[in-house]
Amino acid sequence: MPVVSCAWLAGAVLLGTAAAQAARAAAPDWTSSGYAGSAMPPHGGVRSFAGLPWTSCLHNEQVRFDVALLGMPFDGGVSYRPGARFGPKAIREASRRQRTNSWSLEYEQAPYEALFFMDCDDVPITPYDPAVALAQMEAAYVTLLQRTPLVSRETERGQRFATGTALRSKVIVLGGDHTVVLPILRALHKTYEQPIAVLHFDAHLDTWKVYNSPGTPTPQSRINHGSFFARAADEGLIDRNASVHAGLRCRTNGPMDIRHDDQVGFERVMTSDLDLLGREGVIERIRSRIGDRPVYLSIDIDVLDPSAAPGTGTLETGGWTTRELHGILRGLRGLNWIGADIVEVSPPYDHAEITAYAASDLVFEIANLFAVGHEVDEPDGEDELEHDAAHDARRHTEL
Ligand SMILES: [Mn+2]
Repeated sequence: MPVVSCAWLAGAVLLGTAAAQAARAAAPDWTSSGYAGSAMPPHGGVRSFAGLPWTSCLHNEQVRFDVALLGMPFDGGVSYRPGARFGPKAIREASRRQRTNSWSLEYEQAPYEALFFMDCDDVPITPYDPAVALAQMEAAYVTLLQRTPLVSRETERGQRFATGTALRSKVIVLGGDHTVVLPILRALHKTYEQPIAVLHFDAHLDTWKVYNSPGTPTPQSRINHGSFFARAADEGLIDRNASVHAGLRCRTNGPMDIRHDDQVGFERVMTSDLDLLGREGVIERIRSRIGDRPVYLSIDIDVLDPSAAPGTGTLETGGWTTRELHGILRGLRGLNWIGADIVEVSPPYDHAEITAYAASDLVFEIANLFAVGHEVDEPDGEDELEHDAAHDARRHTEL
């Protein structure tokens, strides 16, 4: 290494010291520079999801939050078009026009202000061994579930994080192909110590039984993005009396697939049920099945019509629009959510960020569902300034 580089390295190490801090304090005020005067535009800067505070939570056990965003860049379980390993990167990129104080007209709240959201980076997943990758994702998810949230149990928002005597953080996963839900369910089952009710938006069943299929000679080869729910059911992870598929319109191998899906324990809401029952009818079927149980929300982006989400692995035409899915989700406010994911975004097949944009807006919907029922934010006058200052102070303290 050249001498000059060694000197630079020594200087870089010193930057973390008190001497370096003093040097920075003595530097000219940057606001008098020629580049001052503008906030960073949404298309500029290094950005986390929605510009939220971010850190590698997995590497620092001291980091706390109410809701973590966690990328799972894994697509080792796909059957057709690959690329979902790039999903977390694209969804973050498409979230640039969201702000930490973005306020929802529908929910009348600023979800990222109502709760403390943290972008926890991605799980560093091996691309070479799916068995190891699944174990890595489970371990990472368990680690985040064990962080005590910042909300107070004494508040309405805190009560929504309480399970028995424990307060549990929530995680929103950015996939990744749908296989990532198997390690997530393993982690939730381990933590909550009960089978988990699942609300599953998808064009496909994802409960396919592949035990005797050609090309699947090993137990690991039978776990893919179309079979992971079958494996999860075999492991007792899914609440068979409270889980729902919504948005189905796939082809199957025959009636045996439906019989097996019944055994796994899902109720089926078809894409066409939106036409037959209407939005309220679909919402009522979902709510009556799930009740007030703790429920996990999994959204495969292919539940949307390919015109609304072309960048995904296994397209099915004739799906719901983004607006229709938003409308159904908004009818589900108040359910006992314990976590969520948005999966199967495959940027190499996307155009003009349509799919990634849909996914990032769905994360905003999920954030609102998690935050709903809390105080209505009133962003005006001094209250807003005081609120922002307090919020910023809390962030810096926690980081
Ligand atoms: Mn799926």
